[in-house]
Amino acid sequence: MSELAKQPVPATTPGVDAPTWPDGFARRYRAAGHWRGETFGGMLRERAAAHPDRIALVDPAPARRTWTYRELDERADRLAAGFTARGIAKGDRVVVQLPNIGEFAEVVFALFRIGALPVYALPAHRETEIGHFCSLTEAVAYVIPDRHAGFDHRDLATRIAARTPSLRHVFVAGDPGEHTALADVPCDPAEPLAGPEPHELAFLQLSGGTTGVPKLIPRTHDDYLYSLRGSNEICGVDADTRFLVVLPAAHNFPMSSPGWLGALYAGGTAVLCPRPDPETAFPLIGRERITMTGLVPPLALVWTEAGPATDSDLSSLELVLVGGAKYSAEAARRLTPALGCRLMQVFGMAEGLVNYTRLDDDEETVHTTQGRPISPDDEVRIVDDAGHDVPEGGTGHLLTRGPYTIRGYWRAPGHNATAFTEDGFYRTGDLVRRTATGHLVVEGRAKDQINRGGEKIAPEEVENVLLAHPSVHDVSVVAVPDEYLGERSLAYVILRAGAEPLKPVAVKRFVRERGLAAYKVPDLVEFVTAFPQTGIGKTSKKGLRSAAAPAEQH
Ligand code: AMP
Ligand code: DBH
Repeated sequence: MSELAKQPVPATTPGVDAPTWPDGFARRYRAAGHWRGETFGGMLRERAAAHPDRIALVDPAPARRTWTYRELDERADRLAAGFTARGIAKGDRVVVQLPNIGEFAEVVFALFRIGALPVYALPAHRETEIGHFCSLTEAVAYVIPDRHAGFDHRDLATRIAARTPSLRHVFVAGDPGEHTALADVPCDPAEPLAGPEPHELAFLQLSGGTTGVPKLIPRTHDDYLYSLRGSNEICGVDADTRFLVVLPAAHNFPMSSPGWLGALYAGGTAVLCPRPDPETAFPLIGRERITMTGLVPPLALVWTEAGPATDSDLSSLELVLVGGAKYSAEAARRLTPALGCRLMQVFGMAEGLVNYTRLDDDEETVHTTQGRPISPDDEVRIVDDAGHDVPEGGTGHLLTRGPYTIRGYWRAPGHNATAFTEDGFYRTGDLVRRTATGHLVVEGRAKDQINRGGEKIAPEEVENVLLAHPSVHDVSVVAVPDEYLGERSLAYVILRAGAEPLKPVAVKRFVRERGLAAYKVPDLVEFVTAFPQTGIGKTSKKGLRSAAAPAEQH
């Protein structure tokens, strides 16, 4: 181990999209049985052979549709053949922006079969984010719904296609307008596809990020499938599990902790929930006999409030996972009595490391900690500002390395140089302490990020947009405490000398019109004449945050 730890990590070399695990580590993870040489395409094929008629997927709205394992497998093959016929090949990137509908699983398994990489956009993303994903990845195709949540994705796709030379196809689930209907793509498979190798990339996941543009996270078949297997074991996912996908299916948490992919891995059933509110989800839990789901803390609060009064039958629900942002012990204590099921806290990141409380942990541990890592080979270090290990039990920066934690972002060598240590640990930006039982407690955050109820905002991205406003001289976006969301965003704006006065609403509109996802639009806007400064004259975000705190009290 100590010898391995000393091995240098290869820097990103030209032509290589991201650093990967050094050979010694890869060998060790294989020898330990973590990486088993499976692929997603192969996994689905095996499940379909083992239990063809079991239900894999349910899309309940508007008319209930189901997919058996055999049907999902066949759909993936036919769609893969259709994509191939349209020139989509192994290694190509395809931006997938679909809500919680059955086509999501069909599309990504078709791409897995080809070895093309889905790039998971969230339904909330707009022109700025999608444009960035498409150009950075040189995407050849973009998959969208026709309309979702009142927004016409086809118009957005037209604008994106016009500015992205690599983009050859827009596929639409539903009415295609000027684009191609996804329903017209499937065809009979011609010849078997070579497909990807288990150590190759399966997809690009999104990071909440701290920089001006979101980073892409390259995950391999081997590493992600290990995180699913580990998660399933911890959460007790098996063929009887009926998992409700409440959060956006593209997000790492509902996808893999243990998520809809975990449910499929175990031969269980994933049920797609069109909206997260109790009015939608509770009747679905009753009708579909849901056993497990995952929620962010604000949603867990809403469900906890609504649980006792509901007419719906929640008796099938066994386990609710809560994570994505800090869940208070007070709120955690109330969940089980309100919903009649067990609670598990989960602290994870799309970059890799996922921690869970365990089913045999005592109540206090489940209520007051964010769990411990999936794998015995997850290495966790807690260090001070100088990078030295803090004394056991002390709070410090969480660094991690392991069999399902990336060694670098995709095509981001500059950022990788600071986001990872020289020996390959990912700097999570989270401040944690470890209890005597090895559980982690999230105490805060050192990275410049806002966690808006589990939705991550990189202030720099919003600041860059606002700096383009002709009346804005400078801007600083910070988190302010919020009882419900945990945090909200506040934009402090310094106007240009002599500029027309602006209203907060105009500032918000500007961000929206610039094509950022709605959750990134500042919740609050305040005009100031100067920012507090740090010792060396940089804007002090700490100073701004503490200036904001008292204002919240009235
Ligand atoms: P991302 O890198 O966008 O996948 O977001 C992962 C980040 O979400 C972590 O680094 C934490 O900052 C935050 N996070 C996730 N789960 C929890 C949790 N249970 N408690 C506190 N913060 C969390
Ligand atoms: O916030 C996250 O990114 C997250 C939370 C819980 C995550 O990626 C996960 C579990 O896998």
